Amino acid sequence: MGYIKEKFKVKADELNAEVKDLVKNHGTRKIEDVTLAQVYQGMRGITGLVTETSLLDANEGIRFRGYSIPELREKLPKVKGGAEPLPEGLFYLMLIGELPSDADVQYLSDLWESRSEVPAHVFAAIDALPVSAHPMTQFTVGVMALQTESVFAKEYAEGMNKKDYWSYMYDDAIDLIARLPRIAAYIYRRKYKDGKHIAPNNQLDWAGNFAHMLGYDNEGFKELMRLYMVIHADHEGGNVSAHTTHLVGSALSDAYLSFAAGMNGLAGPLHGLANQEVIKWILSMREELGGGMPTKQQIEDYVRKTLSEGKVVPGYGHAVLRKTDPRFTAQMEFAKKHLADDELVKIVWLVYETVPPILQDLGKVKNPWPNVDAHSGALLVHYGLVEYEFYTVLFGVSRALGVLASLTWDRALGFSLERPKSVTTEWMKQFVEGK
Ligand code: FCX
Repeated sequence: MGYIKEKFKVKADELNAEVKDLVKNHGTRKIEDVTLAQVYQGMRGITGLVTETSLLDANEGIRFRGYSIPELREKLPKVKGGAEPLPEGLFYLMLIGELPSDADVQYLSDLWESRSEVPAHVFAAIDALPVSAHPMTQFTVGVMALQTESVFAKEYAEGMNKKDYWSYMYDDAIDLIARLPRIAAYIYRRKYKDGKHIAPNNQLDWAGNFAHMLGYDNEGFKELMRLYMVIHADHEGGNVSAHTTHLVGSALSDAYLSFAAGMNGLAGPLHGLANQEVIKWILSMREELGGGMPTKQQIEDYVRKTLSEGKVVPGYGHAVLRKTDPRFTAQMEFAKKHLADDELVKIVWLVYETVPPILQDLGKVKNPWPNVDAHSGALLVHYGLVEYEFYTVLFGVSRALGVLASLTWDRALGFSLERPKSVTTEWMKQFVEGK
């Protein structure tokens, strides 16, 4: 079975007993009241989901199994001579709930490498799309084509016992994570590099190999990919990509179906597509100003113009966070260490000084601070990955780690079909009138 899978089973049995006990003894406890406004406004602030892998604090930002991003950068295993955490380690932490050893991380690297073969029909499905199709469209088509490989779907069709759901979901999660870098790199090389594909290097770690297959063998870029894959992996359960994956999975859809659904949510401009929108916004500001480094005043004018056109400032604001996103800070630290002289990076930092007070003055923006997407594009451009339409695919490959670890937990804990109640506005009016 593999020792990580066995370890997961032990942890899952323990937690299952605790959850059963909680529901049996405290099932009628009220967590909070729900207001009418919350129901209309995106269910913001309603505690309605359980996600084991990470927890978001409005001021402190994300913690993965209790560990903050700075702690993970320090404590998770790294490649020899490297300084950034390996995503394999984060996946282990989210799945098992404990920090991994170097050997655990090596085991996962080897496991993913051994499962990374992508069948030819997946590439053929992607090739059936015009090259002009958005990379996220090509990505979800690739994931959907890969669904033929789902062991969960196959076992379910043959009459699987409920008790085994978690086991086949685990296998699908491992297989899918192992194969995603190959699919994503294929799309990148197909769309931007005349279809000149690069064979995987099985000596490299998961993120290092992804960088290699994209065509960036520079050690700095590999380090960036390791950090990028860690910080984008999970953001508790209510965000659109995580919630969608969880919701679709609750219908016992397999990992491929559920993840593809989540990725269609990530492709929205208020969620993962914001990373391409940020760099587009910065580049068009620079172009409009005739190139070079803008002044703070020029940035301020451009921000006001964006707002006056009824648009949002991409990369700023958050549904839950109320401070600068630690994922932004981690990227800023990476940039200070490796590329402090980069002009685009300096613009990102000047935008950071300029935007928050303007958004604050609007009086309605709950969080004027930058989120993860405000910084990532400038780092990628520095290393030559300038094709910003591809950025959300990078986010998606990383997000697989969190949402698929969670999906495995969902099946291990026997979570129910998700089916909240909805009402009509007529119902609301009658409710308000006390009828
Ligand atoms: N620029 C301009 N206006 C903004 C804004 C921004 N960056 N952020 C919020 N606002 C506006 C909202 O549009 C809303 O206006 P309205 O009342 O006229 O409709 C008002 O402020 C209140 O919104 P708020 O409650 O603060 O924010 P929400 O929880 O509704 O939305 C997002 C959160 C992230 C969607 C919002 O801040 C936004 O659109 N930001 C820009 C896009 C972005 O960066 N998205 C990435 C988010 C994240 F990191 C990710 O998921 O990847």
